[in-house]
Amino acid sequence: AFLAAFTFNTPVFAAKPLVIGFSQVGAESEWRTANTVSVKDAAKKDGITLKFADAQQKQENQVKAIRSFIAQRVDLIAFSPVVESGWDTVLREAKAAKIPVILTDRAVNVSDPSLYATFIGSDFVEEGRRAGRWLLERAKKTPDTVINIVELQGTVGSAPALDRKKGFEEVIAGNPKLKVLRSQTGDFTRAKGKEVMEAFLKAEGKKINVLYAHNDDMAIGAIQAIEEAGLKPGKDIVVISIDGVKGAFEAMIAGKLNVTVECSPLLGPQLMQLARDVVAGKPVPKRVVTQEGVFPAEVAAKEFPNRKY
Ligand code: GZL
Repeated sequence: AFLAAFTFNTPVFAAKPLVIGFSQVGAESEWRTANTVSVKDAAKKDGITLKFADAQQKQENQVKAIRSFIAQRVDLIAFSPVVESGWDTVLREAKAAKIPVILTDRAVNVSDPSLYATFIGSDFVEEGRRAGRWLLERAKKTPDTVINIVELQGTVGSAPALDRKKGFEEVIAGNPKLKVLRSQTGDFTRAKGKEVMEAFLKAEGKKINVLYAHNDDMAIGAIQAIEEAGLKPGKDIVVISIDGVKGAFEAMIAGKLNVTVECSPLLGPQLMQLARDVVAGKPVPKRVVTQEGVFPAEVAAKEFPNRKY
């Protein structure tokens, strides 16, 4: 009987499944929901045990989750940092515990880049530039007209908010007729986007020609505010946003949104492969950039059936 236990068909030596601790920002937008689905599905498909924590967009909850993953001795920690700063201490604790860390979606500002193995996510500055380039092109049709812009920023201090603002400003600086009248955070949510757009409309009213929103959810909220003010979104106020979620394609098909710059949440499969490589001690690139496009309203109906999120 003893020998029988060591016959090869007994899974005595089956490898222990990889255990990953994942700290997610929250569930603030369609983008985030799709990102969570992608990560969970990929872990399941890959036979990886995923310990998942939702931080409700609070950094202290992410720090708590990372500490709990360290205490549970997971094989690897992956997280999407809600803001760029304030991670050095907890990432040093993970390093001391010899648990590798992968950044997904958003970047961090840390003094020591060895505190994480790799960062997989979009180039948010380029996304801002793409939004700016679309507007620059459109503004060529009215060279002598001042175009007044209001901006709905993402979560204060987050990489996408800082970088999308930077990229957009860098490009529109090329046309002095393009002016940003007001810029304020809508925290990436529909509700806040609507609320802040109502305030913009009260303050500036018909002076507003363009809305630049850092994500589709805030744009969709703002579209409601524009309609409630008796104006036509997509016509009286041109609407530019980022993510490329289904809601944005529906708004474009309805003629209420003019362009969305794609930001893919489908990072799950690449994240699982990177995790396996890191745990196996294989060399991985320090930065993995997701490939993305730009979708103006003219292509929305044709493209919609292909959308995965
Ligand atoms: C971008 C991601 C942003 C999305 C928002 O990669 O961090 O957070 O653009 C989401 O929709 O809330």
